[in-house]
Amino acid sequence: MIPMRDGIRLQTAIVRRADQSGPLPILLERTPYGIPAQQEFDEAAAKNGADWTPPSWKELAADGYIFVFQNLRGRFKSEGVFLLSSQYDPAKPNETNDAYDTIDWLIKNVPNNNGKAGIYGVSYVGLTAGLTLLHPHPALKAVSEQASPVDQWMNDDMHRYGALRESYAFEYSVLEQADKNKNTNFDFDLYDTYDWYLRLGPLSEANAKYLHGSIPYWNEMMQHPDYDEFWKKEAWVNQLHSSPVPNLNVAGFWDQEDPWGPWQIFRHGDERGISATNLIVAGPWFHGEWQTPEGDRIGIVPFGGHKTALEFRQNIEAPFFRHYLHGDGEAPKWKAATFQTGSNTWHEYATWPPANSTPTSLYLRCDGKLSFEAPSGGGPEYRQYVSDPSNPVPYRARPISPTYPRPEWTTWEVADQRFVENRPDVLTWESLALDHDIVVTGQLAAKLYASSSGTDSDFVVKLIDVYPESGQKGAEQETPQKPLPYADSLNGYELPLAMEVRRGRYLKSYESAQPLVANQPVEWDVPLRDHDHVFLKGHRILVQVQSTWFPVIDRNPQKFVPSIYNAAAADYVPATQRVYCSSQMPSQIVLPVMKQ
Ligand code: PG9
Repeated sequence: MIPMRDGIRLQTAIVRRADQSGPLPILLERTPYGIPAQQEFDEAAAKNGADWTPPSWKELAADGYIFVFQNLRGRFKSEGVFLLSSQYDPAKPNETNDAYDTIDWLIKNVPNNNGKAGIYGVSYVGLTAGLTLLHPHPALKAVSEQASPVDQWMNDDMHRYGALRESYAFEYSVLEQADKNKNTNFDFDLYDTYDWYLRLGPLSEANAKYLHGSIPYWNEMMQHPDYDEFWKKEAWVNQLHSSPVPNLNVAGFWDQEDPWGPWQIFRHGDERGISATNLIVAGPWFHGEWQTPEGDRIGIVPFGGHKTALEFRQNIEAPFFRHYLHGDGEAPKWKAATFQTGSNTWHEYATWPPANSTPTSLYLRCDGKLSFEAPSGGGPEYRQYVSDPSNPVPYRARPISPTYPRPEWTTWEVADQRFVENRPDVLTWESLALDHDIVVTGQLAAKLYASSSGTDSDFVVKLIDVYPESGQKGAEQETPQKPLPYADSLNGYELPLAMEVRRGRYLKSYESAQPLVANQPVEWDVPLRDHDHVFLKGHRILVQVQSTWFPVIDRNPQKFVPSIYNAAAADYVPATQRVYCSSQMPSQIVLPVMKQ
């Protein structure tokens, strides 16, 4: 129980080699999910002799560290109130100070440490690592934030540009705040959570019917629909001005929770002239996949024989901490390292995006084709569909299992998008089969010109890589003894590369929601994040546009109301959506194409 400056004590486990001979650095992980219990160590020791090394530690353990786990304040046996907050006010309890006090105590009290500490971890654990950069302890010599959220209104777990991630926000708040002593999975009484959320109706019903105001984080979200002071204070990355500590940011291209935060930390770090090492590694991973044993695939998409997670830990993570905490080996010589999909190769870049990455427009033409040629005029001006909030487009194939516990949730972002293609409320655009590889490295975006007959509305854009119709093997490789099952083949597979939503009420201002003018086309900028991918020769590029994405995104009533969180059932109305494809209003995807 390590004391903090306000007297609160935090439950901490210190794991060290029984045969440690010389001084070793300390490597810290701070978690809300529960540190391993003594019993777990005892059982493992009984089974494996004295060895207790989880798979994701093996590469680090080989170099030797004093591993430290800590429960955040208010979780499990740690005293105090759980913050579920990224705010940094030096005068109030916060995770930055708690990490500082913990490192201070460890350096002074743990025998045989070498005076150097590092901190790392994925997601919430990555967040607590990243937050140390706001006021690092002098002994902190290396940080690796991995999939840390940075701004829960703008992106990451809880929202996408102000559109609520309904199922995630609801289930996560319950997970962490229903019971101090455990992680609580919400008990759904319908098998398909799509049905459950639809039956729930307006968001105000969540408290009225189920939570009864008992979950503080859910209440805060419901009280702060817009980008107000509450969310701006939560957006800790804006307070990141300088830090002398080397930081290795890690991001997954298919991270279903925090795909955006690491890139923001990386960008802000550089824009604000943080002089210390500020690096990014990105790979083809779901949330935290780089800490799984192998990472040789995502869903049924194989990575060409690479064990990307193992390779990351062996060739990047372990050498990073080895250099900065043990003083052995060289500092990384690159700025960004990626595992590029399509080509299935590792790449190192001196700058991000690389100098020869050129924004290139791919136009959504009115005949449903995608083309690098801009529309020249004449013909129809738009394509349209009716979006009905009473029959929203599911975000993955039904039945939709709960977010927690999480097996199916982890890979939904690589699910074959053929499951929505026949819906009348999903528009598609497709290219011809490519006659050469197209390498996209850098930031992607969509620029739509679109209107709604409603006074509020959403547009969701999906950029998809379509595999050829035959000869495409999935991750379970076919052998003469074992033919490839039909569903495990990648023949005709529609692999989403990037997907995002924008909400009409926040097109002009994030701070104050404003209605759309019905039927008036306006520009919708839809950022599609950073990627490194090759659309291979013979593949086709596909774009889908829709206006609901349920229940991962809450339904927009499509009629402007001051707060969607107070909308009534009658406010949810169908609307006619138009996507323009004329020479004056050429909707397009902007690809960062690598020029050879
Ligand atoms: N994505 C989770 C989370 C992180 C930080 C805040 C809220 C949620 C997680 O996996 O830890």
